[in-house]
Amino acid sequence: MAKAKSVLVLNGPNLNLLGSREPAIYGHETLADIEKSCREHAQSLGLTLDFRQSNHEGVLIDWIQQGRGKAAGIVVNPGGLGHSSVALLDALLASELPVIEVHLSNIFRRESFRRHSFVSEAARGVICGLGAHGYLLALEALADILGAKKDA
Ligand code: DHK
Repeated sequence: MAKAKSVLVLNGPNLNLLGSREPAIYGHETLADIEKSCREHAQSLGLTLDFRQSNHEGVLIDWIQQGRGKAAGIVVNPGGLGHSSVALLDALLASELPVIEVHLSNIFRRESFRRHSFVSEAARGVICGLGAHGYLLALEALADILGAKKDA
């Protein structure tokens, strides 16, 4: 049996506050709830997870750099950094890994400044507006791209 492929799931600024942060927009699930469902789903897809959150751009970039050669793909919810960070985009491009971008909220139904994400330029696909379910769909997309089920 081939080794399970490892996916880096990165969460950017303020996502540690999920559950209590503007629940009408971001839902009632905490980041720990999302991590739990991601882990369960990843197992069924033949993936292992490295699930992380940071409020700091440089820390997220360090983790992406460390993922080169270790992770098979990346799921990223960049939080507000998606709308502002060329450096995060550059790190994702340099990783040469398949990236799926997730936003819990529908960024196209909100303020106009949220409609552009730098990160999208590095992403194979972008999922937004489906809440925590978006993370599970992102894992399915990566499993498909990586052929994880076939090799697991
Ligand atoms: C999360 C954030 O923190 C916001 O800055 C983005 C995104 C949207 C989300 O929907 O998950 O604009």
